[in-house]
Amino acid sequence: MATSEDYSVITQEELEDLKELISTQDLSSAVDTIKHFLDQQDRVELNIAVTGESGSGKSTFINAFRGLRDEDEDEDSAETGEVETTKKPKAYKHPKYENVKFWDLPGIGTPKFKAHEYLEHVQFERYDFFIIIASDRFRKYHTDLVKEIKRTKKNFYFIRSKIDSSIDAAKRRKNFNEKKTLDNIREDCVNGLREIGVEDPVVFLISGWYFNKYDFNSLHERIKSDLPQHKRHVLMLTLPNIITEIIERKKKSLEKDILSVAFLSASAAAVPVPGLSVAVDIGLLVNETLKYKTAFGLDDESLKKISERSGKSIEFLMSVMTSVVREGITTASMIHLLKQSSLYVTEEAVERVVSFIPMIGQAVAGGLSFLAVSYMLKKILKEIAEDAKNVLLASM
Ligand SMILES: Nc1nc2c(ncn2[C@@H]2O[C@H](COP(=O)(O)OP(=O)(O)OP(=O)(O)O)[C@@H](O)[C@H]2O)c(=O)[nH]1
Ligand SMILES: [Mg+2]
Repeated sequence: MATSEDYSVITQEELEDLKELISTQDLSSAVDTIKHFLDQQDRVELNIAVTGESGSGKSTFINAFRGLRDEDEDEDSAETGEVETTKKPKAYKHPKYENVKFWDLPGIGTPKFKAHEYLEHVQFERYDFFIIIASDRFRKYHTDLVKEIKRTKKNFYFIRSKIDSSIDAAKRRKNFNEKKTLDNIREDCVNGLREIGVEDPVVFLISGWYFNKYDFNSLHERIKSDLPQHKRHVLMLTLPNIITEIIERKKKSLEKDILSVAFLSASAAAVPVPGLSVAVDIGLLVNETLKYKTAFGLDDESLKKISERSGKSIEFLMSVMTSVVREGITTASMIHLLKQSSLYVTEEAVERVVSFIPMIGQAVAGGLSFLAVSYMLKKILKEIAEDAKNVLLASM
């Protein structure tokens, strides 16, 4: 069975290469690399899923959007008809935009329809966004489908099709008013969407037979103008994983040094911190933390570069940080951090015990120092790594 990778123009290898490249770079260059990658949008394939109840006009819509007519005996024209014709997702290329593919999906709304199973069945991950076509009122299965699509974090457009028939039917009534009829149809769908929490729902009224009428042009414009954003969105779904992985790798390699640094602290003549029971070499903590800051590219110089390259202000980038980097790595902030940590209470209790046994007190203090330093460094490293990840994501 085909996997989503088969449909993506960015191959797994390319992603791996990108990952390798970024992991050797400092944070600001990584921002550059990712930006460059994002800018090569043309390489990104866009997969548009077209769904809706059976016979709602999905295949007709795809043909019309691609500039084909039902009768075109083009083997690539989507099959249309009175009976349920589409059972499996089938891809159709846009003749003008080679990397835009429309996927003709099986119909929804059959008695056995379950939105979740349906999306699994059509391999929803494959699509960048959905076009939902309804040829009649807004119904329960639309609600279910939209909810489920929202859950997958994908975008969608809602289309009410066969507007020509609706207008024809309305014409039979007295006081026919085309605009009012169209407004009513739109309202029905908008309200349905709003009821399930879709903010500012946009509904397009379309006829697959009279494509130049109604909302077709605005839909076309909308899709065109959203394309870069959709493509970006596709990458944005993969990037956080890449970024997390890189930061984790860096963190792991820095973590390896913690034990030896803590050992150093314990064997050196560590000075007791006023108000704190354990003797910790604060200078050493400060030094190591400064190292982390630079290693993750959160130093002033790097932040400035990230800000210039991303167009996001330094204040904004700083605002997503929560570690000690934000307030400044000083002796004072380090002592503050130590006092805040859960070490404080337990160590105090231990100190009382230790003072009863002065002989081994020194050794125990050394041991405590070792534990306190490794605990603190691990905690600081974890928080700085988290900051680095957030800054990188905020710069996108
Ligand atoms: N009046 C009118 N008829 C339409 C329109 N769009 C499609 N139809 C007709 O509706 C019927 C079903 O259209 P299809 O495009 O095959 O519908 P589908 O959603 O692909 O159907 P399945 O593949 O069976 O799920 C066909 O007879 C179309 O000619 C439209 O905008 N107006
Ligand atoms: Mg069809």
